[in-house]
Amino acid sequence: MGHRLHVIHASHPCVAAERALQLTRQPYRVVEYPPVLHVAAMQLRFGHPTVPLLVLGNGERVAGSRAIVRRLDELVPQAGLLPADAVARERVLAAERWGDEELQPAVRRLFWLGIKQSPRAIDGYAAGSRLPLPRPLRTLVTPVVCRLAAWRNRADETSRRADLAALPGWLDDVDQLIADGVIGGPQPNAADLQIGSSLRMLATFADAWPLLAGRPAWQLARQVCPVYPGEGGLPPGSLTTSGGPASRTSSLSPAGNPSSA
Ligand SMILES: N[C@@H](CCC(=O)N[C@@H](CS)C(=O)NCC(=O)O)C(=O)O
Repeated sequence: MGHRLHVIHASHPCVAAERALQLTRQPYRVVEYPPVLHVAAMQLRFGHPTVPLLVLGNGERVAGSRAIVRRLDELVPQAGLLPADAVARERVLAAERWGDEELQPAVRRLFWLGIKQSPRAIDGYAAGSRLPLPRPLRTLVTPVVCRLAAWRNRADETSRRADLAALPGWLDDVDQLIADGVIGGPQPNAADLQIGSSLRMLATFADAWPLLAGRPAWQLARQVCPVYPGEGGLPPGSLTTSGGPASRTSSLSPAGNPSSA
């Protein structure tokens, strides 16, 4: 029996986990939940509130993108999710941890704040969803979902300013990791998946795209996830307050659209 990956659609850690299943050539199917409602469903069903969560064919449960990638590496070490060499492995694990603990939550906070500002953008991110949620119902529930998600993720003006201020330095760090050969190799490793999935979602935010365009970090994101739901997703201005730090870079040049890059 194949594995079951429990997800919410367009979630970046869920994308990382799914890519790991694909790279290790594991049979799986996706079980999708509506965002925020999934917290109660997952808690009731598995005693764990977040996605991704993987139930292996033998019934074993693995919660969290890093744990899932680790388990898949144990099952299929030849896929190279983690290097065999101890030093290289430690460097990949450290980069993956940073991606999970810093970059991933920042992108999530920015996403929910952006949707709060531009609720119609949720339609782009819902493209490809398997949930039978009619658009009028989605439009109705999105403001409530946003508020709850922002609250759960402690996303507010303070976090927005801090996340936007941190982004340029983080992208420099990612480019350095690529230059050092820790990530960005021909075969995606655990840190590529963790960092690349977050950057790929970030690239769907028009306000963030000018920071990413043309960088090695963008090549990495595109290599890890060639396509991502929500292309052209958060329109300019969704992440910025008027006169805010990123408002000067909020325009998307026509040549700079991720889908055409
Ligand atoms: N760092 C964890 C976090 C996963 C996480 O927070 N997932 C979000 C969806 S992107 C979630 O399920 N949040 C539910 C909540 O609000 O607690 C991972 O990579 O698995």
